[in-house]
Amino acid sequence: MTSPVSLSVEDGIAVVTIDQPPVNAINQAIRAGLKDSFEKAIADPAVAAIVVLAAGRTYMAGADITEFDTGVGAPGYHDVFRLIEGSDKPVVTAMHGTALGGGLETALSCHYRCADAKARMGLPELSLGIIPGAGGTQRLPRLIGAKAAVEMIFGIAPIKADKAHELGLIDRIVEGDLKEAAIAWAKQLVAEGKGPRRTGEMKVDTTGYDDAFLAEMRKLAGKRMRGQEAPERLLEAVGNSMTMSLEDGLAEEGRIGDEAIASDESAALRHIFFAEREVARIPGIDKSTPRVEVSTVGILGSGTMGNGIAIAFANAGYSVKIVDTAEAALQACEKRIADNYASQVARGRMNEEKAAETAALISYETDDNAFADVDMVIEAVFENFDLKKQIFARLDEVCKPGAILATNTSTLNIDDIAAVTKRPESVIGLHFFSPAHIMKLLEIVRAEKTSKEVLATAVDIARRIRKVAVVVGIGSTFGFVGNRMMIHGYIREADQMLLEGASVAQIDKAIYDFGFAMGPWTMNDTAGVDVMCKVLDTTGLAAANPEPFYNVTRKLGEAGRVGQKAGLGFYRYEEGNRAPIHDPAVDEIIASEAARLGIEPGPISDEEIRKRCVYGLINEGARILEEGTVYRSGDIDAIWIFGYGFPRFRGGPMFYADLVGLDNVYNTVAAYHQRFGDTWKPAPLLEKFAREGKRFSDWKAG
Ligand code: T1G
Ligand code: NAD
Repeated sequence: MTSPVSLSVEDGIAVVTIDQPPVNAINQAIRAGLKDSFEKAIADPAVAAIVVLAAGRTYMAGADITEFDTGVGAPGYHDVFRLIEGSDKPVVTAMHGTALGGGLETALSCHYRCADAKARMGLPELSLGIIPGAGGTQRLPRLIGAKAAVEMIFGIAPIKADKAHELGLIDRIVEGDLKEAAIAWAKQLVAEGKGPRRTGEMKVDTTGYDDAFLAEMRKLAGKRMRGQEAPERLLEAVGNSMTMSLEDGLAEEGRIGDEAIASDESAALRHIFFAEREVARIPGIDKSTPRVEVSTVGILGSGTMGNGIAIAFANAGYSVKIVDTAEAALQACEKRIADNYASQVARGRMNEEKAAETAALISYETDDNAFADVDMVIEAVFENFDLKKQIFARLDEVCKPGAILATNTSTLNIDDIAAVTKRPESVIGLHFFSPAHIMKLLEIVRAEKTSKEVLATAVDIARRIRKVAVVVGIGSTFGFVGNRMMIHGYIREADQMLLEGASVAQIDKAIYDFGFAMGPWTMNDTAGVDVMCKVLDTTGLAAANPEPFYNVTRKLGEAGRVGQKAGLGFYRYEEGNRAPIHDPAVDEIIASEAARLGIEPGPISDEEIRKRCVYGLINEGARILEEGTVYRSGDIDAIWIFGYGFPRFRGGPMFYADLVGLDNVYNTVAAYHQRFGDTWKPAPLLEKFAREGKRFSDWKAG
C-alpha cells in the first residue's frame, strides 16, 4: 500500500507532500506518512529545512471524520505534531483551497505558514458537535490571541487569506507556484539563519478576552448553535490555554474532545454531514448517465413560489423566462425580484453591477409561446388538478422536443399530470420550499415514467442552484415526504393537543425548546394558514378523516385568520411587525371547538407535546421507508433539517429515533395507538426494527 505522503529532498530542502483525494482528509495513513517523513528529514544531514504541502484541489480539509466511528489509529495527532513542532530545522507549510480542522492544526504545528490568495482557513469543528482535537484550542490562541481564536472557531466558516494574514495566522500570501514559493522561502530562512519558531512556546495574548466578550460569544452560540454543548466545551479548552502548559492544555483538550465526540449531538451532526452529501447518490445514475442540456429555464406562474424559483435560477446564471397570465401578478413579481436584488446590494452581499447583470437574466411575459425554445419549464400555478393537467397538455405542444416539464406541486399526483403529455419520461416534480431562493431543500419527485436522464439532470441542476436535493418517489399518499410527514404526524398532533388543553404558545415553545427553528403555529402563520387549509381540502383529507382532524386550523382558516399576511392567524401581528402576539380570540375558538367535540381540556406536559409531534413524524417516516419512497433514512433527515427547521444537532427525525432507541419509540407509539386509535397504528417497519434491535440507518432500499 503506497503511503499518501511522499518525501523528496531538493537542494537541501525536504518536501513532504500529502496526496489523498478528494480533500486530503487526514487519516491513519497520512499521520503515519507524516511521522515517517519527518523522522527521515530531521535525521538527514543533507536537509536544512522542511516544506509541507498538499497535492490536489485543497490542503488538508480536516481529520477524516469517519475515523470518529472507526477509531483514530496510531500515530495520534499529538505524536505527529510534537515531532513537526519539535524539529530543529525550520518547517514551512504552504496552503491552498480549504485548510480546515486537523489540516489547519497541522499548519499550526509548523513554524512558518504561507498561502495563496484564494486559500481559506478554518476550524469548523463546532459544526460537527466537537472541538478542535489536534492542538487547535492550544496553538491557535497562542498564535493569534485568545479573542481572535474563539471568534474564528465560533464563526465556523473559513476565513480568507488576507484576513488570516491580518491576524498573523499566516506570515505571507504568495503568488505563482506554491511549491516553488515555499521552497524559496525555506531557503531564505536557512540563509538568514532562522531556526524553528514554535507556536506551542508562544504566550497567549489575552487582550479583550473578558467577561463581556465571553457573554457576547455565548449569545452568538445561543443564536447559531442553540441547544448544542460543544461551544461551552470549546470555551473550557481555550480557557486552559491561558492557564496551563501546552502539554497539560493538550491533555485537557483530548479529554474534553473525547467527551464531545461521544456525544449524541456530535453523532447527529456527523450523520447529517454525510447524509447531506449522500442524498446526491441515486441508484442507477452516475457520471455516465446522459444529461439534458439546460441553460434556459421557463417558469409558469409568478406568485409566491414563481418569483423565488426565478431568483434561485438567475443567481446560478441560468436565463429565465417567467410567464403569467395575470399582468398584475407579473408586475408585482418583477417588483419583488427588483427589491430582492436591491436589498442584496444594500446588505453588501452583491455589488450593483452583479445585481443588474443577474436581474437582467430574467424576462417577463404573458404569452406561454415564449417557452418554445427553453430547455426546461417549471410550473408554479395555483394548486388545482384540472388547471395543471390543462397546462401540461399545453406545454407539451409549445415546448421543443426533449424539453423537461417540471411541476412545483406540493400535493398532486405527478403520474396523473405526466399522463396528459406525450413525453411522460420528461416530466418530473421539483418541489421547492417557500421562500424558494432561500430554503435549501428541494424535493425532486421521480414519477413512474421519469427517465434517468431527466432525473440525473435535475440532480445536477439542484447542485448548481445550491440546493440540498433529495430524490423521492410519489409514495402511497400525497405530499411526497416532507409535507406527508408534517400533515400525517407532526401538525395533526399539535392541532389535536390544542383541543385537549395545550395552548398555542405552549406548543410552539415546547417544539422550539426541542431545537426547531420555530414552533408549528408560528410556521403556519408564516407559510399561511390558508395554504394548509387548501391542502386539507384539495387532497380530500379533511373530508376523509373523522373529527378531530385539524379542526382548529380549519376553524381559523374559515375565520379568515390566514396568518402573518393578514395580521391574524394563530397569533395577532402588529402592522409591519412579525413578532407573534397572544390573541385570546384564538383561545375562544379553540375552547368552543373542543366543547362542540365534547373534548374536556386538561394539562399536557411539554414532554408529551414533543413526543406526540416528533414520534408522529417518525412513525410516518417509517412508513415512507418501508414503501421505498426514499433511498435512505438519511434522506428523510435531510428533508426535515433543510426544509422544516428540524434541529440539526438531533440529526433529523429518523436519526433521532435511532438515538432514542426504536424500542422506546415503538413502545410509546404503541401506547398512543391504544389511547388514540389507528392514527397511531405503529408502522410495521418500526415494530420490526424495534423487535430486532435495529436502527433506521440500517435500512436499505429494495
Ligand atoms: N472527513 C471525511 N470525508 C470528508 C471530509 C472529512 N473531513 N471532508 C470531505 N469529505 C468527503 C465528503 O464526504 C465527500 O465524499 C468528498 O470528501 C468531497 O467533499 C482533529 C477533529 C472540504 C469544504 O469539517 O467542509 O479536523 O460524497 O462533497 O463541496 O481537530 O468537504 O464524494 O464520497 O463536501 O468541494 C474538520 C469538512 C473535520 C471539513 C469540500 N473539517 N469538509 O467541499 O466537496 S474535524 C471539516 C468540508 C477535525 C481535528 C478535528 C467540505 C470541503 P463523497 P464535498 P466540496
Ligand atoms: P400563488 O397563488 O402565489 O401564484 C400562482 C400564480 O399562478 C399566480 O400569479 C397566477 O396568476 C398564476 N397562474 C394561474 N393560472 C395560470 C396560468 N394558466 N398560466 C400562467 N399563470 C397562471 O401560488 P404559489 O403559492 O406560488 O403556489 C404555486 C404552486 O407551488 C402550487 O402548486 C403550490 O402548491 C406549490 N407550492 C407552494 C408553496 C408555498 O409555500 N406557497 C410551497 C411549495 C409548493
